[in-house]
Amino acid sequence: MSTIDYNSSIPNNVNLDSDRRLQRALERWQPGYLQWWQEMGPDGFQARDIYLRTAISADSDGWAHFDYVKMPDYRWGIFLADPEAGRTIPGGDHAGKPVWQEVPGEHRTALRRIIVTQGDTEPASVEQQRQLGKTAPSLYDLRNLFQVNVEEGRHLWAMVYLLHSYFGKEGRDEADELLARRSGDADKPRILDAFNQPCDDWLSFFCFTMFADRDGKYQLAALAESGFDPLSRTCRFMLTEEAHHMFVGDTGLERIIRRGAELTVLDPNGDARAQGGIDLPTIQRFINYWLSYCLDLFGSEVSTNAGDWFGAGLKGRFGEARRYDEHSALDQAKTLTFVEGDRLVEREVPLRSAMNEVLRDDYYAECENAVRRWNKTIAAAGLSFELTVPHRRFHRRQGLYAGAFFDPAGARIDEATFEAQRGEWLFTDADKAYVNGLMTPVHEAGKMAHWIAPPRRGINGMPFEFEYVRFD
Ligand code: BYC
Ligand code: FE
Ligand code: FE
Repeated sequence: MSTIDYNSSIPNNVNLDSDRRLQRALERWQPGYLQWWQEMGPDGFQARDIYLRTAISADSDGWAHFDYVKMPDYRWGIFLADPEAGRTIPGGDHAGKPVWQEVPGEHRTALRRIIVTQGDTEPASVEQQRQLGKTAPSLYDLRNLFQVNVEEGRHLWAMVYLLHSYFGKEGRDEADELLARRSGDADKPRILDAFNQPCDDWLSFFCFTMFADRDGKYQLAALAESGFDPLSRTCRFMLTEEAHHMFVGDTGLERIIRRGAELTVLDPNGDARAQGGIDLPTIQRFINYWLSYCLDLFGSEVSTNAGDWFGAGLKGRFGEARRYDEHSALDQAKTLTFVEGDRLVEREVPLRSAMNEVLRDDYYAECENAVRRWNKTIAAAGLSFELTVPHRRFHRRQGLYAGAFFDPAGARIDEATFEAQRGEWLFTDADKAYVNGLMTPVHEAGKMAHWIAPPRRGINGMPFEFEYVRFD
């Protein structure tokens, strides 16, 4: 087991003490990070005691310690999963050869770009969620928001560690840029579109942690299959934290759906809004919006980058080492649907160039499973309404389907038809205003806002009524 060095100003299990140059570089970056946290992290609540978990080891069991912490005192540190003895490159042209402990010169630019893109999403999400503390539906939810926020901050540290350790001056400059870009900023936006969208109500927050953090899971899993071992080990540990983020999203949506269904049944006209809840069609429109943005996060269906990165062993498929027998992905094809004029045409492309789509397949299947579960909740409430996963062609900004118009079932339509029905498929200003109107904070332990069901259990074995955030 690796123990965490808590004497160091930066907790770590990478022997930072033995590398003075790296330690100094990170210590120079740290004040800028803390300043960013104050400016762009959660607005308010910084002096509150929050019941947070902190990583204290990289062990598969017992890596987390729970206690009251003020967010600025959270011990953001650098934790890598333990090395696997004799690990070999899982996929691509070098599959089976020993993994690299240093960056291979020919892959330096590509790896830096991948790490920067990953790193950029972490602070972006904190920026997007900055105002949400003010409208939390309960102390339990408020605490979960902040848990996600501090851990996304730690994920930024994880990527900055790699940039500082392995990419010299360029890496240090990139680490500074990660603190300079801002979500939604016209001049210095974050890199990927989903991370520039406002996320200022709790229905959006749960959609975000359900669908965007789940992209995080799949991208981190693909990077955990990297031949560059420090990246793989970093991402493997991040994945253990990521599970909670997705739990927050999945259960948060389930609770809104459950409550929305209950209130629909309760109302004589089947109108959840009349009962102060969120109606299921509105929830569907939020799902359609966020999921379509998150499908974009996988990049284009046909990508030479993705093919090159797979071939080079920089990124693998989901579960490359464990789920596949054949690791070259050569002489194989994938059938994709192309837009040609007014028609949709199926064509085969070499498997390597479809690697983004291969990863999106696994992600999409997991989203379908979740919606199936939520539909059981709706059925149990006695309603026949069913939520659906929008087709992956619907409302896309990146890739083969960007610029064309599709309905949520994936059928090709023209722009006028799309615009005429937009308000049925994507949330409207009126939906947004309604949802925002429900967002009033509940800061009393054991109380829950009316529009969302309480969680089935609390955090770390604590009851729901526990004082997850202290307000005295
Ligand atoms: N928005 O061939 P293409 C997480 C750009 S989430 C804007 O389609 P490629 C988290 C692309 O950069 C996980 N631009 O894509 C979640 C390129 O630009 P340039 C984050 C986009 O290169 C919640 C051009 O379009 N991790 O951890 O095959 C909270 C054409 O590129 C978008 C990663 O993303 C977009 N959606 O792959 C906190 C992993 N999509 O070069 C955290 C690292 C594409 O022409 N990133 N573009 O200027 C990657 O592996 C790849 O960059 C991508 C794109 C898979 C994202
Ligand atoms: Fe993250
Ligand atoms: Fe996350």
